[in-house]
Amino acid sequence: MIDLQYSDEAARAKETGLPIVALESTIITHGMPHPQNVEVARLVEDDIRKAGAVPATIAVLDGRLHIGLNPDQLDRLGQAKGVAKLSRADLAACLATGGTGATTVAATMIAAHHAGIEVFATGGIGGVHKGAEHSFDISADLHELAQTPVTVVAAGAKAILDVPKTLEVLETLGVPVISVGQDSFPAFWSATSPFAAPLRMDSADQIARAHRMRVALGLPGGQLIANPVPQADEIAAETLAPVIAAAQAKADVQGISGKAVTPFLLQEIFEATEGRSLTANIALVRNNARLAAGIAQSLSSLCA
Ligand code: PSU
Ligand code: MN
Repeated sequence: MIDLQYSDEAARAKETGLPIVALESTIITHGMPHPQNVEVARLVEDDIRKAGAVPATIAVLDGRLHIGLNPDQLDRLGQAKGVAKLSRADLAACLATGGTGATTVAATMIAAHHAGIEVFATGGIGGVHKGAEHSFDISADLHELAQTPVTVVAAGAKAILDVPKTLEVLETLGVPVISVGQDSFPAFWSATSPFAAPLRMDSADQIARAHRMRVALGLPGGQLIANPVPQADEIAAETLAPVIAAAQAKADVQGISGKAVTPFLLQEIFEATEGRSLTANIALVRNNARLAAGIAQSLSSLCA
């Protein structure tokens, strides 16, 4: 068995049976600039506490898998340079070689499941990139959702992705995609997209019941909960479309590939929107954290 390093509050929550929400760390190291990354990570943790659950930010520090970071560890990770971005393919190697790395959605799901945590909040999942018919760039997050039983709360798929292809792959893999409170599948910085979500639910309790029902049916895999960015903080899809196209064209010209694609596009869009993309990103992650706390509480009140 792998030796999990619990933060003080996550360890207490495990002992006393309080609901826990997992958080990823790639958003801290590769998704936002310092110092906002650490500030946001703290705000998101506080949102979960205020909503009645306990946060557990997941990361690998010096070859140890952490379930929850104490404040000094979060600070250190937020400032560290050259931190690895860990997905399913890299997690074991990083642990075995004593490395330090931030976990993506895929790796966070694996770690959360090991720790018995059923719900996880993030910003947006990785998906099928534009031009994937040539690049074959499809995030391991989608395959993880198909095999690891964790409910992931995200603001849909980032608009830098090919959203219809992402939805098709999720359908093929048998992943329930559930929009919250609306029929449209949200597009990260924008609350709606032209694409309908396959499923819709209007309460945390329904989402928790569906999670348990999948387990009862013996179905592997999790659920993608698509929670729209609060309207006050969204950026209209029409405003973003040319910005995303320009960022994608620059990535193509510079030959950016593999793990570097998502961080590169996010940084380009941050600069082109003069930081507005970051403001929206912060608002949507916090909103997802609050919903995830509600789902964790509902899961606690249902029997396992
Ligand atoms: N959402 C953000 N910023 C990010 C990510 C998501 O707002 O940096 C990260 C997540 O960790 C997600 C990863 O799992 O990007 C996807 O990367 P890739 O496309 O390389 O699989
Ligand atoms: Mn990729």
